[in-house]
Amino acid sequence: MKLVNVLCLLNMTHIKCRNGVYLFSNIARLTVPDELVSWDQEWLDYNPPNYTSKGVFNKPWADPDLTDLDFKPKWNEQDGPVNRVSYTSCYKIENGYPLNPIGRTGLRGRGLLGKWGPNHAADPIVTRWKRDFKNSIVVDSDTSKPILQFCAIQRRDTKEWAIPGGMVDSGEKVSETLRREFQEEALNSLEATEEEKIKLNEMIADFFKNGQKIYEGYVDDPRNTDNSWMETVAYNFHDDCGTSVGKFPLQAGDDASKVQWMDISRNLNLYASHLNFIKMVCEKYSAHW
Ligand code: RP5
Repeated sequence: MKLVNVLCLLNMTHIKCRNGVYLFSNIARLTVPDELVSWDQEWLDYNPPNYTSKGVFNKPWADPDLTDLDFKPKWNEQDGPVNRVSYTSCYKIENGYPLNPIGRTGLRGRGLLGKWGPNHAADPIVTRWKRDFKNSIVVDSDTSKPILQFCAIQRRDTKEWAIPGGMVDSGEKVSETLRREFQEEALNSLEATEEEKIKLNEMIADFFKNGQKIYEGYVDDPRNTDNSWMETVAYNFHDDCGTSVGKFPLQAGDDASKVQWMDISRNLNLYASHLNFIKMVCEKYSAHW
């Protein structure tokens, strides 16, 4: 296990995938108090509801049901084109079902997720400095630190602001997912003219050569269950001069209903664990937080 993940897990519990009604359903999660999240804490009559959304069945991107005798997943391994390896650790299998590495969520099944076990995503954190009309970097009056902005999208499903990340397709390289998701969600490349697309592709390909890994591991995503969960690798792509991607007029597309350059501060309210990832970028640049 890599150091970055050990440190994250030591402090980590999940909050956003615990308690309340599961997203886009009327299924209430069993309430799991903080002290009983860990599987190491005995809870003899733990019996949460079992829920997998109908929208997941028979989808090409989803696993079959675990009751399907022909389905023999290779847990904790690269399973053909499907990556079933967790960034966090070797996850346990109980009665044939993979167990969420952080602990109980109060719901069994897959919920809205396609894969049993880890569902791998990639998050491109594209940043630039906030600049005034003279092109000078803007400094926060309280912390005297320069203000970073990141490319934020508003998700169509929960309406929360987020990093424009997405699922890593089977067999796809993470570097490809990072670039593809940014283009689809933030640059609305699908609706650009052919000429615009060629120019955009060249610039983006160049810009996306220089990313720095910020995080890899578990995501406290509201879709997580006891048997399916999100993991991600987040990379920062920074346009220091604001002359590359930083000068793009951002347009929404694909899964995003809105997109904008958003000032970063601790007061943002973002989807899943995205604020934690953004904080790591601020620390890297000693930016205002
Ligand atoms: C989050 O879900 C990840 O951090 C990533 O941003 C996102 C991927 O899911 P979709 O946006 O494809 O639904 O857990």
